[in-house]
Amino acid sequence: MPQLKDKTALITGASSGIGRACVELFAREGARLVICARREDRVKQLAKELIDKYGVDVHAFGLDVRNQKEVEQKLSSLPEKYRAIDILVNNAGLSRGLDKLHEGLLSDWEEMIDTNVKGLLYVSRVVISGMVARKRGDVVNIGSIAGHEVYPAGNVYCATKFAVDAITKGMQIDLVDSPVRVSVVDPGMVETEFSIVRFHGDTGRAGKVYEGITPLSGADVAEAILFCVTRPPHVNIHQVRIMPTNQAAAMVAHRQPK
Ligand code: NDP
Ligand code: 8X3
Repeated sequence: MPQLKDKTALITGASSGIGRACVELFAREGARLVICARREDRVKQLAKELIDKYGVDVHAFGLDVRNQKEVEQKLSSLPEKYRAIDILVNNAGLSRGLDKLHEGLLSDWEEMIDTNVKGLLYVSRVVISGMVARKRGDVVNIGSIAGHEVYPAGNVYCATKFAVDAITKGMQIDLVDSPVRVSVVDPGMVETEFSIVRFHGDTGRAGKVYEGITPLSGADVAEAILFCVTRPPHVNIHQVRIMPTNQAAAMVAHRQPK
């Protein structure tokens, strides 16, 4: 029996990595899907593939979560069938640069703060108010181990993920009198487009991040997200930290020599 039959799930940042893997797993579990990212062509193509493979309903569209007006307009005018969102996965996010604070690029900082913090807030504001009114819903924020420990040159990215942790705790407190549940999933190293984006397209430098170690895959993280949203109604998984076996902390990894 599919675990998400009759559930509607909105997943942001669905064009790649963890978001895409989560969409695929949720489709396999029978969810009705609302998927978005800035690269509209990618999410539309993914929608086609999932409709063919699983026969699920998928609504795909381009969305930049940094644009508050666009977020509000697109999420409050979804086609009728997709309006009652049961599951929100706040996954859209990125790191840009790995520089000492006094050498960092202001444009990198703006992009991380606007996406990882403000974008998550804009989406949550629209979706959670509907969940409260309907008296049901699950929110899963994608945090990071970077939201619990600061590593060299991680400064602003870490700050955005500390903010995701604080926002999650705030949501849990504010929703304590409602059936709406909130979780945060905090992964260690996951091999996605994350490092390519962090290093502004330098694939050689990005590849080195995962050298000599088996990182998590997007699918591994998707399993943890599914676990959070499939508990009995009286159970709220507050936080999941998920690591590659050979990574113990942000800067502690055991790598096999080449
Ligand atoms: P990817 O780069 O593979 O995916 C990031 C996704 O976010 C893409 O779909 C991208 O789509 C979307 N996105 C970025 N900016 C925006 C925006 N302004 N509006 C809408 N969508 C946006 O990386 P991951 O899958 O690894 O990252 C997903 C989440 O996981 C992030 O929040 C990241 O911080 C977190 N994370 C990642 C870890 C890792 O090691 N990879 C570890 C811990 C947490 P598009 O470019 O098409 O808009
Ligand atoms: C991504 C993992 O360690 O690069 O959030 O910050 S890390």
